[in-house]
Amino acid sequence: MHKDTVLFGLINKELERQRQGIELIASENFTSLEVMKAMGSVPTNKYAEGYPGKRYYGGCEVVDEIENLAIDRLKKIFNANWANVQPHSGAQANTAVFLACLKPGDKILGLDLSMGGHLTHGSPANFSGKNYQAIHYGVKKETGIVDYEQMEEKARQEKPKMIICGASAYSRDWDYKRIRAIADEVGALVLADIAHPAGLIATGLLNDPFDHCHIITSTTHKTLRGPRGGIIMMRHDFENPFGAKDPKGNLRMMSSLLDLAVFPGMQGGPLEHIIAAKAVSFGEILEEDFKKYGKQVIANAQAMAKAFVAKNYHLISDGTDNHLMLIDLRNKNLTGKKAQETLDKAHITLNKNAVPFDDKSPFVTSGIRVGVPAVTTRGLREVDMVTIVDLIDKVLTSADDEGVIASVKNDVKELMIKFPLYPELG
Ligand code: DSN
Repeated sequence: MHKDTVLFGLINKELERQRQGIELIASENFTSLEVMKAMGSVPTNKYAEGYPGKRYYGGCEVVDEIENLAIDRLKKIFNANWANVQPHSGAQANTAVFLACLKPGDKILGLDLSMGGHLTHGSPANFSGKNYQAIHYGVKKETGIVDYEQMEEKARQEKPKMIICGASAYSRDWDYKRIRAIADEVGALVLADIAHPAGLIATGLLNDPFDHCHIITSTTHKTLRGPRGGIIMMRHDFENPFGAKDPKGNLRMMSSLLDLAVFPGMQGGPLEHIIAAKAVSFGEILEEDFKKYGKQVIANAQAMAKAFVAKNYHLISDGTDNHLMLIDLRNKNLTGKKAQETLDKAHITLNKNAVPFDDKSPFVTSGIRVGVPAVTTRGLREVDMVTIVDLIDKVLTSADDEGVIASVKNDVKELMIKFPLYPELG
């Protein structure tokens, strides 16, 4: 029994919400109980500014081991030569890269937010668009695929210091080799933000950015199925192109500039309990079962995409290579906002999302983003994806019929009872 019955009552309520609903937010997942156990553990009490072996406080010998374990496991997953596991989030990881590699006012070239990009890739509302000169490439209107010719043209014209690839709402794989060739031509660094597909890259199911991109960032809680957090990695360490030197006058390696940008550049004490949970999830990723999970994510996404297309839904790029799909609802006479809110009432959770060349505001949007990492973790398979699409379609074709919504809500509950979530929690 908890002393704070109010707060723990709310946590139980959230557990029930997660259990009863179909979770289709592409960036969410369900961690293992061991990951959660590590998150709620004693390293939360420890201050450890600095890095293993070079801390500013005493008593760090055990958290040093924890952090080294997380780093070693992460390097093994991606065959990387250097990793920093301290960023509190993906946005913090990107901030550190900007801090290490750019000066305020420098030009960056990233995928437009309205075309599936991320806030931290140069949106005017974000530090990346406020402190740096952001220019953008998009996707092709006819195909929904990244417009590499436009990327090349803008890179040649604008000579950005950094090209960013990666997205929040893009269902296709990336041509990292081509991006690197463009960057080399104009003397830019390449940052690959793999926050969404990282778990599928880790299992070799999507193109590997590590040989082509200088720096890789990710979150740890999406397809990697770990605690909420960020990471930065490199496979090939390289001398920094900015000439920054250490106090002895030696040229600093890029990894050292990135470490300094995370701490003391941008963060204080690392969250060692979260780093412990990252280590647990990285251990899980290294197990054979995680490969099966990745394959099932892709199989489920493809089964779901096919079922949507069969019901005349317009998928951007006509399908998916990864864990998500972006659906333009304009042929269904629905906005993304209306779809999200109506599906919410039936306990089907997803998010409204701008589609490329959207004519509606980001608060309304013409589309929805649908992802399968969380339902795949719960054990749902291809046949269940077809059932989910049937349920979504029922709600969306009768979006104002409270009777239909109530009946689908009941069907959702009955479906999800078959896939218990955290039964150990009672
Ligand atoms: N909020 C995340 C997503 O949903 O994709 C990105 O930061």
